[in-house]
Amino acid sequence: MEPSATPDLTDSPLDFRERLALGPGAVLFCRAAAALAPALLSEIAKIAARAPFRHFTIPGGREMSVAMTSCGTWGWISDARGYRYSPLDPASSQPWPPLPPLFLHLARKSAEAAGFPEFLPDSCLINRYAIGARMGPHQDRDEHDLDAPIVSVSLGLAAVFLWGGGARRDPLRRIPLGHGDVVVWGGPARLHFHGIAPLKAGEPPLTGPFRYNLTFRRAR
Ligand code: MD6
Ligand code: FE
Repeated sequence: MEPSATPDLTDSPLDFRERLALGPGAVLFCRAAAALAPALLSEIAKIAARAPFRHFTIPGGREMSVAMTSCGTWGWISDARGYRYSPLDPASSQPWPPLPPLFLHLARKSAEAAGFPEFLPDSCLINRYAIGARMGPHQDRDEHDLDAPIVSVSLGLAAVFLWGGGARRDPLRRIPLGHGDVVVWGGPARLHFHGIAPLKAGEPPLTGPFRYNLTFRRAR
């Protein structure tokens, strides 16, 4: 008898056929990660058992409505001193949990499908949104290597992605993001402003009233 083992999902095919170009350097792959969602959520639960979700304070003193944790060599953190990447979880003074092989697989294949081969993330920020949580428009500019793209995976509750341009005053398009959607952006879009509108209520089966977002980056 074969021993029963956890199936190796790092060979699993991902479906990148349905795509929506958001502009040069930015593409949305609809539901590309949906088949992997149960496995991704179980990895998130294991990571959160070691590095729990927490609400960071931002410079100025307010607390973020989104709860966050990280895995990989570098984790994104914020406190009264500012935003930065840290090799240690400030809550435990321990390194962040490693990037699961399944996460690496998903990030690399997604970047490749968007035209960014050889993406090797060293950081995955995990965002958890409860109903009403939001993320104001911002640029992702704390990474050293702005040539590497960012891969963003949505799980659970639907959200509206606010997608702007290179300047804060540029208009924001509203792009619906659903369970399993993957957004990749880089190149000319790498520093575009973006955010998440306040989450509307819902109770999808796998996540309950939450949205999880994985954003893979090359921090260093
Ligand atoms: C979110 N995402 O989807 C927030 N940043 O919950 C981001 O801030 C983000 O999705 C850079 C690249 C992709 C993203
Ligand atoms: Fe961002």
